[in-house]
Formats: sequence, structure tokens, C-alpha cells
Amino acid sequence: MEKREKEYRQVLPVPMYPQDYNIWSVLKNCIGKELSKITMPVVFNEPLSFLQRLTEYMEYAHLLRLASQQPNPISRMQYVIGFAVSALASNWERLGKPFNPLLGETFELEREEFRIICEQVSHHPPISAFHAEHEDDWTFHGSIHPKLKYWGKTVEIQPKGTVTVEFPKLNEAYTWSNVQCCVHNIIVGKLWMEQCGNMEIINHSTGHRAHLTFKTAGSNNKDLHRVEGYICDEDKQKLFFIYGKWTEFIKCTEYVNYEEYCKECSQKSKKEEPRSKSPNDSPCHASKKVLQKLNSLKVSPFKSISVQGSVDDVNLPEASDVPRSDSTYSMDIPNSITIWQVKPRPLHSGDYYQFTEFAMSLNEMEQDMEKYLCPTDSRLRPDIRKLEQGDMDGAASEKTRLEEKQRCANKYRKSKKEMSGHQNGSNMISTLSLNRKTGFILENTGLDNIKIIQTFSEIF
Ligand code: CLR
Repeated sequence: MEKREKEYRQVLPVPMYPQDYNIWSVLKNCIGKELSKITMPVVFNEPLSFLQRLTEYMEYAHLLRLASQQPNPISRMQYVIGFAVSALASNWERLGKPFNPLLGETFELEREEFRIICEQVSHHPPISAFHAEHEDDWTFHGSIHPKLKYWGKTVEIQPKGTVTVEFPKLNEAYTWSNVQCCVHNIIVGKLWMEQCGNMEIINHSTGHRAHLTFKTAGSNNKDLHRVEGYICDEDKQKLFFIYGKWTEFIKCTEYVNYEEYCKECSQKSKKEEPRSKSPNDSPCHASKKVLQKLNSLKVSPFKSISVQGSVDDVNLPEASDVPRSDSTYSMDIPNSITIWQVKPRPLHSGDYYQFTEFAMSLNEMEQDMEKYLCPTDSRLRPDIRKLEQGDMDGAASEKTRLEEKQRCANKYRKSKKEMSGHQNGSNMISTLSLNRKTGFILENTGLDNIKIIQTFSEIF
């Protein structure tokens, strides 16, 4: 019998509450501070926990299966690159703040291409750990400690932590760290975000590496969302050129094709337009190296190539210091293959926190789920559920209640830790006893008096 694909919800129960609050009014007192300790009003939130947001890394998990099926390490690396970049695509235009997970909160999800379990393993600093896998094809695991720093006009987010992909059948492991993310226009204008910095993906078994640069928007925003780099072997020999945008696609071509292409472009332009504008004025998206090569010729290498319509065209903020689309020009090097292409956002994404279709489904209570979900699962958080249903006041009061409850639990744990001396002091329930059947934490107060402190799983 043909297996019918399971259908998930396409929208949230209600559209989002219009957000015309000024984030500056909250942040003006926080310059230079680590933001994880600041409680933010719920109007800045999106109805997902950070654990669910992390799960969005998995949207294009099929790329890991494809990688695991490739016979050679370079094609495997190409798909791993595709996966690493695609993992960031859902961040485009997503400026709501996910809820901070409570200590011990979990989130699990099973889909055709993967299953994943995430857990908040530390509250201060906030650290989320995850493990995902698909049959015996691959595993993907790691932990993320997002460090938010506020610098006046921008918020800088460093997702600290390393992630690892393993192909057990091939005995191969790849690692990388995610690039930093900047949210601009905190004081005035419309918020916008970019991912920038370098990402190095290492195949620890063969020594192949991918060096990727996530570019800053740059002058005229010509490099908005651009990612460029190469794959090299253990001798640092460049084999493949990688290019694209983290919001749209990733392509690759043999490095020689890229060099050839650059040469041809410059010769062509030399013949046709010997006195063109300087590369800095023209909407050209070549890498620095290419620009250096072309600098003497003073031409734009990509004049003739245009791409119609791109995600950058729509919904761009209007303030003057905000990115403008660069989509009329795009690199397209002959003999390239597309490793990854983004799925378009659903029609009414703008009314639903700019969620992707995948994000829309993450907080859904699927059939019979209440029977098997862990009681610590993000889907059971009342504050997130209330925000999702458009009940702002309810969400705000639940959020406050949970934060107080967590503070209380922390205090209690701390005092227990101090009382019990050093013995296993760091383990959250080690000084207490846990009844695994009932999930109750029991405290023996001496005097044969056993007190129920908190149910093990009752964090919401
Ligand atoms: C980006 C991709 C990284 C993991 C990661 C960590 C923290 C996330 C960030 C991602 C995206 C942006 C983010 C951030 C936490 C808060 C911030 C959701 C997913 C939002 C946009 C903050 C909005 C409010 C500020 C303007 C105060 O691999």
C-alpha cells in the first residue's frame, strides 16, 4: 500500500498581534550587557521555544541523507555544506524572540527524514543540546549557547558551540560552528538581520575542509545574504568553489571553472566595455579576489546576467540604512550544480511571524501526542500556547509565573547544594530521591519525615 504523507498544519490558530512596539524602549538601559538575563515583554516573542527554533536546522535534513549516499568525500562535503547553510534559511526576516527554554525543558520531533530530541541543559548561561538522526544514515548533534550582546544600534548574537555530523557506516565525522547573527536598527527604522562571519566545515576523517564566508551586506548592500567559499583537500588544494545566499540557494562548481569564468568575464568586458564604472560603483557580486583581478579592467563581471525575482525583492524595510535588493544581478557560473534551494515561504507568512511552513507545524499538538509526549515538552508550555492563540495577557502572566517558578526551583536547588556540601553538588536532584514511578522528588528531612518537593517533570 502506498504510504500517505502525513499532513501538518499550514498556519497558526490566529494571526499575530500587530507589533508596533519600540524595542529601543526596552533595550536603552542594556547597552553592552549580556541579554540572556533580561526579561523581555511578550510582544517581542514568537510562539516557539528556542528548542523548537533550533529544530528548524532540520528543515532540509534530506541533504544529510543524500550526503550519506555519496560515494566520494567531496560530494559528501557538498551536501554537508548545503545542509549547514540551509539550516540558517528560516532565519530570514524572522525577528521575533523565541521563548527561553526552562531548565529541563525538552522538545522532540519525528519526521520522515529525521528524528530529533532537544533539551535545555543549562539556564545561566542558556545552553541547549540536541541529537538528531535518521536510521543508520547519519547523526547530527551538538549544543548551542547563544550569546546576545547589545551594542546600541545592533544586537550581536554569537551561537557558541560546535555541531557534529556523523556518517556511522562510513566512519566519518564533520564539525562546524555557526556564524554570528546581527540584528540591526534597534533604535530607529525597521529591524533586519544578517548572518556573517566564517564557517569552517572539517571532515575529520579525510582532512577535507570547506571555508565559507557569510558576507556582510556591504556598500550598496551588494553582498546582502551572500555566502562564498571553497572546498579544499588535506593539502589545502582548492577543489570546488561554493556560492549562493543563505536565504535562497547554494551552488558549486569545480574551482577551475570558477577561475576560467573569471578570466572570460574580464576578457569579454575588456572588449565590450573598456571604460566601465569602477567595480565599487557597479552592482557586482564577485568575491574580493575576482574584484582584485578585475580592478585593473574596471568592469563589472556579471553585467549580462540577470535573475528575475528573488526573495530579496519582497518585504524589504524602507529606512534608508536598510538593505536594498541586489537581485537583478546574480552569479551563475557555467557547469554549476545546485546543492540546495530554499522552499518559498507560505502565502500568509507575514501574518504569522514570518514562519516557514515547517515552523508553523512545530508547536502543533498532533494526534495522540498528549499520550506519549514528555511532560517537559515545549508544546505543553502554557505561555507559548497562549501567545499562539493570540492571548497576549494570558501569555504574559503565564510567562511571569513560569519564570518565577523557575527562580524558586533554582533557589531551592542552590540551597540544597549548599546544605549537602560538595558531594555531587552539581547534580540537580542528587541530594534528593526520585521516585521513578510517580515522578516525585522526595526529600528526606531527617526525622523520618519525607516531603514531596516538586514533581520531577512539573516544570510548567
Ligand atoms: C541564528 C542561527 C544560529 C542560532 C541562533 C541563536 C540565537 C537566535 C538566532 C539563531 C536568530 C535570531 C534570534 C536569536 C535569539 C534572539 C534573536 C532569534 C537562531 C531574535 C531575533 C532577537 C530579537 C530581539 C532583539 C532585537 C532584542 O545558528
